Amino acid sequence: MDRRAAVVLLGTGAVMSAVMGCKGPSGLKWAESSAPRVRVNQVGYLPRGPKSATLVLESPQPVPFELRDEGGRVLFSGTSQPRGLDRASGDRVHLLDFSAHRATGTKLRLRAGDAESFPFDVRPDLYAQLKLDALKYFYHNRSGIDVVRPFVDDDLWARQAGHLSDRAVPCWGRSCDYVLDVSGGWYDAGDYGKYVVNGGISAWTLQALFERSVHVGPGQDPFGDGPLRIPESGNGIPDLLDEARWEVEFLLKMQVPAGQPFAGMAHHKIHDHEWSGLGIEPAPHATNRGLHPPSTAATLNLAAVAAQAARIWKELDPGFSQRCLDAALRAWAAARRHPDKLAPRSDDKGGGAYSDERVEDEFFWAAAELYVTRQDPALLEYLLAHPDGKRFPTRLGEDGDGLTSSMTWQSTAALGWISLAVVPSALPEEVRQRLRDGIVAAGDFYLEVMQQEGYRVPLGLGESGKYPWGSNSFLLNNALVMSLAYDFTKDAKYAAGVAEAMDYLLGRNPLVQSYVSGYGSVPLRHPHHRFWAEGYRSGFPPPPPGAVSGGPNSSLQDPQSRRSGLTRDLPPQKCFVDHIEAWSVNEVAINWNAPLTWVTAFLDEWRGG
Ligand code: 9MR
Repeated sequence: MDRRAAVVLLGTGAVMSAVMGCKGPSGLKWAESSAPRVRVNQVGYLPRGPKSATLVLESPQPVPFELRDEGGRVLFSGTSQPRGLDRASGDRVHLLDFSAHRATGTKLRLRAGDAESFPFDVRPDLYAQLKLDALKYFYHNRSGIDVVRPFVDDDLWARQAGHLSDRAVPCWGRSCDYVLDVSGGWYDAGDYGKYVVNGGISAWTLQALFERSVHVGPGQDPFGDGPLRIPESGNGIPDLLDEARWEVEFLLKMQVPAGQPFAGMAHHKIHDHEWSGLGIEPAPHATNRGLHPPSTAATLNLAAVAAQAARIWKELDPGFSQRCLDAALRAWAAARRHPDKLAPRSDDKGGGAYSDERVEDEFFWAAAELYVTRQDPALLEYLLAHPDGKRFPTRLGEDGDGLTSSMTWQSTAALGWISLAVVPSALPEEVRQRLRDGIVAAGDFYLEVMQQEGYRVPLGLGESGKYPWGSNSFLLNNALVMSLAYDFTKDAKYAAGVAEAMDYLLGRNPLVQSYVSGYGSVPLRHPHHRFWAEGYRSGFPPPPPGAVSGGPNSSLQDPQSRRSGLTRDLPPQKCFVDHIEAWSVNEVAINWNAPLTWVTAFLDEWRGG
């Protein structure tokens, strides 16, 4: 077996245990490269939004810079603000602020000395298409349905329905003696697994975007019925909800049937017995898949998301709403009966473990969603007494290593907090206000973090000084929190923070890499994905536009990252390579595209105020 084949067989996450550092002051290797030393959002800036770039320059002396149009005409000139050494990138940087320039334009460039940026636009509709592409990611990754034109833009991305055989999946090993129909849903990421704990936060994020838009945003959902062009478009239901329902229906199917020992719980996950290779379509029929045992975390994810769906669909589809509510109540009761059935860390053969050793936050989240839906006074008491209801999280201790963030698939208290703060319910007004204040304070915290960062990213370094797996999703979720701070206060500084988070993702970063496919001068091209395998296997397509890479990950848990030259002494923001086999830095995932959808929808609505 050649080395490449061996790596392919290992697949996602298989080398997770190889913990390596990737920090240190040395960024020399990269500073010497030919990448433009003026780093900008390669797509562009909003005319009335914040506009700044990062210049890499050893000298601590301010230098003049200019904004020029395609013909070389100077549109704006200013002076750089030296910031010195930036820990997260290892670069010595200056900030170039040209926010005062508000005229629209295309193919503009920033120039400082002999350094010039990639071209970019200044226009209000920067995010209009990107938000659609970000949400379309989910259709592309649907299981159990043909993915075809006209819903995909090109036959390149058409494929037959994958895993129709998920209609009858037996339990892994001998953990149960029934089979379940767990067809449908979205594939988790570059692999063809389907995991309740990650499907949960992803479906929640799309549904919460709907609720935020209706209750504290502009009063209507950001997508409408039709523009997304999915099979359900035109059915009278917002496309955003139709897409989320594709996953909610799957989550409902993962519930253990009545009469079984763990009735009401949810199976943790369903995936292949072995990691599969890259460059394969999802098979229509597969006999190598199994249901993994139920877990408390999955059960509470189901309770939370189904409770949320129940209230959203109440008028739109009362039958579905009732189904969701019944499932949520059964799941809640089952989780209370089995509060410590934890998915093991070691269960990562053929699929991600998604283990979670602290589920108190999932209890808080599920209780919050049920309370908002049902206004049950006993649940209010439970929530008020719960430790996770005391402080909105901004430092995560589980997977996040003290990292400055509010939520991940593993830390979900913030999700419940957000629903309580956003959605009208019987919650006492002073409690709701306290919850909103907590989110606004988190927004302030992320703005402070950005001030310290050379690339203005709303992600500080944790105690370890590292970036985690999926770092881009952490900063997207922090941007999501800032967008809520904006909703509650209408203070433009929070929305500006959201815009600057997108600047980092779209190329204003030390690798001058747009982490989103199809966008920017150096777009993401080779994410770890079994079907989007262009260049790896002939006949396979590139990623469609609008997919975000997990991005820099200090621990470099895949062999390809290291073969590509990444080393443990690189600063966190440089721990990335756009290579299909580099799954620990360059995978795509539903829980990462969900906050991308939120953030781009928010920016398309805000447009600078
Ligand atoms: O996003 C997950 C990350 O937080 C974990 O550290 C990592 C290792 O357990 O797994 C990530 O999730 C992957 C999952 O295990 C399998 N499907 C792809 C997911 C994204 O890389």
